[in-house]
Amino acid sequence: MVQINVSNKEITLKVVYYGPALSGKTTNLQQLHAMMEPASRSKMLTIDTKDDRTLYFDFLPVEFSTAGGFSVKMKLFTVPGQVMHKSTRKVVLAGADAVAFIADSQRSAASANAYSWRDMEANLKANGIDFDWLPKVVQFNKRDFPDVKPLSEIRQQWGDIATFPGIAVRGEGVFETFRELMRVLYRSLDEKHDFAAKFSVSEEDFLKGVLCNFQPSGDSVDG
Ligand SMILES: Nc1nc2c(ncn2[C@@H]2O[C@H](COP(=O)(O)OP(=O)(O)O)[C@@H](O)[C@H]2O)c(=O)[nH]1
Ligand SMILES: [Mg+2]
Repeated sequence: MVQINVSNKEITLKVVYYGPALSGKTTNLQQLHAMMEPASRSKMLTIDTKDDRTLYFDFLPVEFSTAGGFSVKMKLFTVPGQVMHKSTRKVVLAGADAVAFIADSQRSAASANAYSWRDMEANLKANGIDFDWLPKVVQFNKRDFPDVKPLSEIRQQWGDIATFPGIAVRGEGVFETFRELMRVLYRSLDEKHDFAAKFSVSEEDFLKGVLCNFQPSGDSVDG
């Protein structure tokens, strides 16, 4: 949960990239890391990776200051998607303020996506986080594969939740997903904690502050 230290003017936030194994969560974080100014970015931490597989988690910190003088520490995490790492996912999800769900667009991955979504719901619940309230966005990654679900079908299925197509391996859709996640995160913080009034952090300040850390290079995917 968001930690707000009014005397130090410090806000700490946790954002989790969730989804089935190999959907592109680590790649999303790597691409975000690559978009950051080399001089000011911190290291991306990847804990225990073996043959492409995240065994524990990835961690990327993003820090910025708002016009109102608050310093924001945003911690981005990924979870390991393999079924056997359920307990790790639960730990990583604890205290999450927002979630990006990275789905694999291939038709063959539909049941893995569905399983992971339910697993996320259960783990949020186990952590005392209200699923319906939690700000979230969904990325349908791997649009470059031949047998993918059409976006129109996906959007129909997912209704209200913002969905973005992605080819994370080329950086496409990564920034768009993150930007929308930041927007819904801000709105939920403002609703719960009256951010704009209490901490003089407007939506514009917040988005400008966080997004100016990134120089997007990948295009968005269409169709
Ligand atoms: N073709 C293709 N490969 C991708 C894409 N995104 C990720 N990958 C590859 O899929 C594999 C798994 O990605 P990774 O980010 O490690 O998945 P994670 O398990 O969700 O963290 C890696 O080999 C990536 O390079 C994509 O959009 N298209
Ligand atoms: Mg990974």
